[in-house]
Amino acid sequence: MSDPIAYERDGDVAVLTINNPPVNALSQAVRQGLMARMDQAEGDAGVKAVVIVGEGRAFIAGADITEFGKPPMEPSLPDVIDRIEASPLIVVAAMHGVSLGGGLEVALGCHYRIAVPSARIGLPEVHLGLIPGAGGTQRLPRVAGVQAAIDMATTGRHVKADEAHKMGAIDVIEDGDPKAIGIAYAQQLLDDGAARRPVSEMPSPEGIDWDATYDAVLARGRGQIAPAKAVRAVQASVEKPFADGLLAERDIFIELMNTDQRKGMIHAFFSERAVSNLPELKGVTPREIANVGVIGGGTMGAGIATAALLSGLRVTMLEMTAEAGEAARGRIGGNLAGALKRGKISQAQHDAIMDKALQVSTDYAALSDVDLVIEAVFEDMAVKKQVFTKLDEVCKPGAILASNTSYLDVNEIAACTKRPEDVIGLHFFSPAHVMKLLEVVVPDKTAIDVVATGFALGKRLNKISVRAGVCDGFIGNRILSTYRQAADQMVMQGASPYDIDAALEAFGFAMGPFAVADLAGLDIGWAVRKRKRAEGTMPDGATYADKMCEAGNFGQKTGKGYYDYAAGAKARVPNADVMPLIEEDRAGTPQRSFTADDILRYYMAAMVNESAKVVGEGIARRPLDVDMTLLFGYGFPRYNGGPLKWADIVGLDDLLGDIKSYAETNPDFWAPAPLLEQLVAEGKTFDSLNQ
Ligand code: T1G
Repeated sequence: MSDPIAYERDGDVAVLTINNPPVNALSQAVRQGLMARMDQAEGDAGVKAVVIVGEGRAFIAGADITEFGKPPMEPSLPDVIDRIEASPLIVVAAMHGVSLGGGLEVALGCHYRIAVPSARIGLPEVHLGLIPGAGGTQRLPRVAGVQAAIDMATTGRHVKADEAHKMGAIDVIEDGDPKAIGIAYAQQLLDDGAARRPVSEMPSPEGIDWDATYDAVLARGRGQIAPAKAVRAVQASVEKPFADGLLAERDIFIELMNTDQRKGMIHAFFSERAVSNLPELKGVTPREIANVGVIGGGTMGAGIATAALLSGLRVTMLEMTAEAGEAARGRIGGNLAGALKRGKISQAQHDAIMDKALQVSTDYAALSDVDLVIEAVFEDMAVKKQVFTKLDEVCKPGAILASNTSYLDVNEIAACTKRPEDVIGLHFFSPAHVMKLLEVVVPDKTAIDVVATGFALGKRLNKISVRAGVCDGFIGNRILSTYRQAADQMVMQGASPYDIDAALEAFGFAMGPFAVADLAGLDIGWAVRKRKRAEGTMPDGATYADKMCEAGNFGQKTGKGYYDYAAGAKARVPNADVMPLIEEDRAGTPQRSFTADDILRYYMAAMVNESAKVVGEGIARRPLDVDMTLLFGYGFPRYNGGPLKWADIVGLDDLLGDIKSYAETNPDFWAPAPLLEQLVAEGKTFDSLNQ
């Protein structure tokens, strides 16, 4: 492998160019190269300054994450940065694209920093379950103050160049070629007789109320620990001499490196990038999509139309009546007004979308020239078939016909057209212009370029697209219905819905299953139960949940459900009418007590077992597909990596043991997934199937 650090001279200035595509990660070779090139520059007669610059799209995107969890390799990044800072030569960082984590730490190890206006800096280590480990929490406070350092190290947000300049992290903003502006700046500093300016020798910044800040950041983390730990590291930059502060930071960094949260978050980092990379799509050209039709302007249809419009596509919204059409335009307008308010689009963009890019019609013929139609009508097979039969008649050859159904059989829908190869499921999550997840549901006869187009659309809409096979509920809703049943089982066996919610919220979910049910509306489940009873696929006899609905307790929308929202959603309290109804239903069912850990293991065992069946049957290609589905569509806490990563971390043996013990009283529901039994028998993990 060629040396990742190029060396050249420009007068008195030596230029070190980092070239480690795609993002100049600080791999061992890059670290070794920086050490060697600094030696070369200091040994190169006449050199008075050094410029460090990145080749390609970024300065440096940080430490090489692929090295984490493996034995550390010399030189360490702190050693490289200390070496750069200690150089007798003036060292300038010339920054463009991103300077993240170790990349910003390298820049802070330089004596001066210049950046192009589009540059961004950040300390995103908390998104990997870590904190900066090479001086970021010690040097940044010295140049930018404690508040800015706390903000950047605990949020991991990317900071634009002008804000970074204002806070003192960047000295000069200059447009142009990064290397050229770096050399000119270094020469200017030499001409001005500027001194070396090691950040480590700058005075410690002012302190703050550390405990209050720590507690606030911890609460905000909802169980994630790294952000709060970053506060303690920045505290050391104020309370300790620099060298001791570095050691304190390193201790916290190594402590976090050995946590399950770090494993979960790095799994999420790489899985998020791998989930849409399907081998069968390599070299497959997606079809051109410029003009999209959406049928059904309800909440889902309007959200899908909004997402498409925000990505620059033209949209024709089809509704059955002019009134419904106007209502749809109103919903889309509301969504766009929100995007305008959040600064995602300008007023001009907003107006152009509403005046030109969006058309509303009640005539199917308006869809005759679209490249793709996404149907979002009522979840009823007969209605879906009617719509697709009509689309088959009016849409041009090569147009893709997609259904946003969340559980119906897409093969059956495709079969009612003469072009099943052009039919696909595109399952968005509400609100569709906000939620990141997109299930690309692939029926048996769908052409590979239609699948490729589904993923290309997902990328264009900035979604996390997951390939799903056809079954009831695809990946996400199928697994959801199983762990929801497990929650209901625990209620019948003696656990209170409130204890269950508390246990899952402590695990990191924003809301437990019963609070989520209240948010979604209990009347939805009630309607499903009534339909199933009418179809004879569900035993008669009202359950406590039916009685709650008969009493008008539909959840947040009626002010009462499992919880009473009289004092507001954030101040919800258990609805006193619920437990008596539950106790009535429990009559005759053996009761047991549930600790929070019992609840978590029961709930997660159901989630993992069903997830293993979904992978085992090929509905999901890899375990990471399930993990990303639950992370981006069902609120699974990112720092636990996803249900199957979590299962690997807690141990498949014990989980299978739990499942077998639960199966003693309920063998049908708790039949162990064959894939789980196989992995345990072979001593393997789910992660072994992600490779
Ligand atoms: N290490 C290794 N690979 C990386 C990487 C990194 N730091 N960053 C990106 N990649 C890979 C990525 O997996 C993908 O690979 C390809 O580059 C393109 O990335 C001591 C401990 C830079 C904003 O957390 O946020 O420094 O899928 O698809 O959308 O204190 O990548 O093509 O095979 O995401 O344009 C801190 C992580 C590390 C930044 C570009 N740094 N990266 O986004 O492209 S910890 C980070 C990003 C650290 C020190 C600590 C983004 C990006 P593949 P991409 P993108």
